[in-house]
Amino acid sequence: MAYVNWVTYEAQLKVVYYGPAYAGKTTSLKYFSLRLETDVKELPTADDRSVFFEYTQSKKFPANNLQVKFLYWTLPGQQKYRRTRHLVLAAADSVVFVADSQYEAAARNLEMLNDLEELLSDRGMCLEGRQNLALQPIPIVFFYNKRDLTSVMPVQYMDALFGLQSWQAPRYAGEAIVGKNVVRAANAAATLALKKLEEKIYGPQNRDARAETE
Ligand SMILES: Nc1nc2c(ncn2[C@@H]2O[C@H](COP(=O)(O)OP(=O)(O)OP(=O)(O)O)[C@@H](O)[C@H]2O)c(=O)[nH]1
Ligand SMILES: [Mg+2]
Repeated sequence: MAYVNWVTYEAQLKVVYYGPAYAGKTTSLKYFSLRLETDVKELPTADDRSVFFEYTQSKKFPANNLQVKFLYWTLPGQQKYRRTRHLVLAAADSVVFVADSQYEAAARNLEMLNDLEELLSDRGMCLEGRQNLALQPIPIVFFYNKRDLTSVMPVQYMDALFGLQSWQAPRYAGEAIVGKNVVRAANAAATLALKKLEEKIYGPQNRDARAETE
């Protein structure tokens, strides 16, 4: 959950980019960090392959009486990095699920969504909209990437694949490679994370006082 320093009134929220390998998480983060005018830091994973996970951060901004900063993390999508994903998910406040829109990636998208739900439930969490009263819900935003390619699943087909009709998680279709809708998806996830924190601190009636980060 969010880290709040009640001496300095500063809060840090963590948005995690999740999704299958090659879906476009790193591409999204790199584009987004350009817009934030911050660097992407790369942390090498434990083997000698040139695979990294990365993070970047927003500047601080005021929200209610807090100074809020967002940290954005990507996680490696390959199966062998499951332990890394498990660790980094520990303090996640929201998730951007980057799905690969190509037909041939349908099964991998679903596997990764299941992987996410399993790892979250291990940590006593679940995805918002898939409520399980015993678990702590965290918001998720879907980003259907690579819409520029020819062999892509229609958006409604992907909604059905993920069961979004009953779930009602926010969803954007875009192209990380040119930045289309990347900022919108990131801001939606950040805004939902902040709203959750504000509800926790001030109660649900404060719902509309959230800061828009766009
Ligand atoms: N055509 C197209 N290619 C994209 C798009 N977004 C990303 N790619 C390409 O997809 C490949 C994989 O992108 P990454 O951002 O590295 O994927 P990732 O999700 O970080 O992958 P892992 O770190 O292995 O989990 C790269 O060659 C990108 O250039 C897009 O919108 N359209
Ligand atoms: Mg990556």
